Amino acid sequence: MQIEAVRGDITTQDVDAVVNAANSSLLGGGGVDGAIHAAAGPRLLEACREVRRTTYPDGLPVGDAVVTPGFDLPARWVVHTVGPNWNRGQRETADLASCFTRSLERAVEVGAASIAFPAVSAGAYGWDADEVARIGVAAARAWQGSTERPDEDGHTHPSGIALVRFVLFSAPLLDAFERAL
Ligand code: AR6
Repeated sequence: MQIEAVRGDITTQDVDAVVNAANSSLLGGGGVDGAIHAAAGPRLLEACREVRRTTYPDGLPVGDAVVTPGFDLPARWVVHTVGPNWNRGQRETADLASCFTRSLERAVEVGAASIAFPAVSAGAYGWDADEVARIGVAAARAWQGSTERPDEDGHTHPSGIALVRFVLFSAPLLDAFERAL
């Protein structure tokens, strides 16, 4: 499995799944969430409303992830995750690591082979860029270490993820991820 960091806009990435740094409501917001909803079109918000109606009526918990189609995006899937909000005292590194790990799990469930992550929690949610980079890269590497995953019946099968790409919006963020890599 390849792990890389590039500077760019996640909405234009030619990967199977892009990860959205959403909030628990799943009903949109600013930052990368706003950009993904704008690029995917209004059907994405409808799909998110459906997820709220059916699966997460109280909202998606911090550290968890859920998949919708990508609609007008080049990516076939959007994996929505909710990072911890440092500014509100959510400072558990395990919660942020869980965003990356759960997103990889969800992507595998729908058969994605490539996935792009933004710097979850490094914007409005106020986490330090180097901390996000360290946690994101460690989670991807730990996942790489378990590409043979047992299912409920004890059979093992490959994870299917061949590429993890961190897509960073700014030069300082890219620097942070390059240091972590
Ligand atoms: N492509 C890649 N990265 C981007 C893009 C883009 N198009 N746009 C912004 N970023 P944030 P959070 C970067 O605030 O901290 C939303 O309102 C951005 O520079 O998007 O997890 C949600 O609805 C930053 O480095 O996510 C939540 O309420 C990184 O993406 C809240 O913000 C993450 O910044 C989530 O906050």
